[in-house]
Amino acid sequence: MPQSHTIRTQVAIVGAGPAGLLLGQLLHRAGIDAVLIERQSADYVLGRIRAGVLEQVTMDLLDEAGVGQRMHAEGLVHSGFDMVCEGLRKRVDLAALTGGKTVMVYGQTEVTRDLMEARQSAGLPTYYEAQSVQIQDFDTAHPRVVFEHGGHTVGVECDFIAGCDGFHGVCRANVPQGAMQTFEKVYPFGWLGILSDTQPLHHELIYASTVRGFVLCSQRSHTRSRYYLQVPLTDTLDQWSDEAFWDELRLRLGPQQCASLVTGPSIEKSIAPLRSFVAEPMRFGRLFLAGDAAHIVPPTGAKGLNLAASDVKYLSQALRDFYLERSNAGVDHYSDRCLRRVWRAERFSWWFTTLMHRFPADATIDNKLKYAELDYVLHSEAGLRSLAENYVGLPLDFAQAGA
Ligand code: FAS
Ligand code: PHB
Repeated sequence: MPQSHTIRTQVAIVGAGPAGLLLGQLLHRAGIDAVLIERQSADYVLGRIRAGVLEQVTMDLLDEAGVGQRMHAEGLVHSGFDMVCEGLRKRVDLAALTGGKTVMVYGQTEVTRDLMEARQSAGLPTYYEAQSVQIQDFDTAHPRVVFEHGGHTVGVECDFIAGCDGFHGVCRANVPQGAMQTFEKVYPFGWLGILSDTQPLHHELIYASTVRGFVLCSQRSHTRSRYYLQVPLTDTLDQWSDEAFWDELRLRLGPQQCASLVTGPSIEKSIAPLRSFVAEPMRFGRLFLAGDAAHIVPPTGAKGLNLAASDVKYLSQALRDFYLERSNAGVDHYSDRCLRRVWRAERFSWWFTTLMHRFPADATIDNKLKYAELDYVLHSEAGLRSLAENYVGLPLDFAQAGA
């Protein structure tokens, strides 16, 4: 019979992805106690290759959390990106179109590493490889999280549970039927991603819509590239050797665009499905969902990680108001405040994905209409400005300003 012991804290955070780790860091800096519970090992979490582009809002949050140093030292500030569509190639000058705003190319893996190291340096309570995690009594003022760890049953008595456990986590799954409404769109294709220690094709990102499918040329540094190809949902990794990947990339972009392409062995290769998903509301009693636990965007608009960051900002502010100001306003308005920003990012990500990808059901006229829209957007000041202001990210306070 495993021994059991009980811990008392203010906030139990389930999930040590960027949302959970960033929340833990912001709460720590506000003097609010939190215990972090993660089902995988730290190395496993760090081994997941995901997002690559940070909005200014996210960069500011990492600075506020005291973990922005390496990002500023090693990250790449990008003031634009290229769009390619058949014979058309156009640079979207983000800085000129948004009054100087830029984005930071700095991998989610590095963000996670910086947050993990900060948490470990502060000696904050973190349970990796927690098994059979259960959340209990979150519809009361005394919620609990129970899990198995190192042969012990651990019970965490808390005031709040932060469900930062991603799309497949346990927190959203425990919300009673009928208490939540979900909205979902699954796209009829996936992204085959490859990471290679090769010089990026271009100094900025390239988003390409081609007759053979979407291509994204991204990067992690001047010597590490990240590429994505749209692939059918039925494709599996064993169908894609490195050589097949590079050949397809050349076929899609053409010899001119690939003249300076440097290929090399993949150090990571994966296929990710694409979906738009939102769960409403994002709060249930003392349970608050943040990040992928509450919403998923297709990665085309580079919003997933950035939305997780803005949720966490709102949640950390709400919990500070509760503990430090004795106010319930923040926790009561958390869900509405997040969802306004979430749906705007969902809309942009859906629009950008639909515009840039070839859908199996598309008729010829659909592709002609998409080309015409791209042709308009890339040659219209208004169209470019709309694309740019969504890509760099909406300000945190727009939801309050009634904009
Ligand atoms: P995460 O999923 O990152 O973290 C959740 C954590 O909870 C995980 O560590 C998980 O192990 C843990 N967990 C799950 N169940 C648990 C349980 N029962 N108990 C305890 N812990 C539990 N976004 C982009 O912007 N660009 C991209 O290119 C991009 N690519 C992606 C590729 C893939 C395959 C995926 C899945 C997502 C991608 N995303 C991308 C989105 C991604 O970056 C997320 O938005 C980001 O990881 C969100 O962070 P979290 O909300 O912390 O969720
Ligand atoms: C990435 O580098 O992983 C990346 C960059 C931009 C996107 C999506 C993914 O829109």
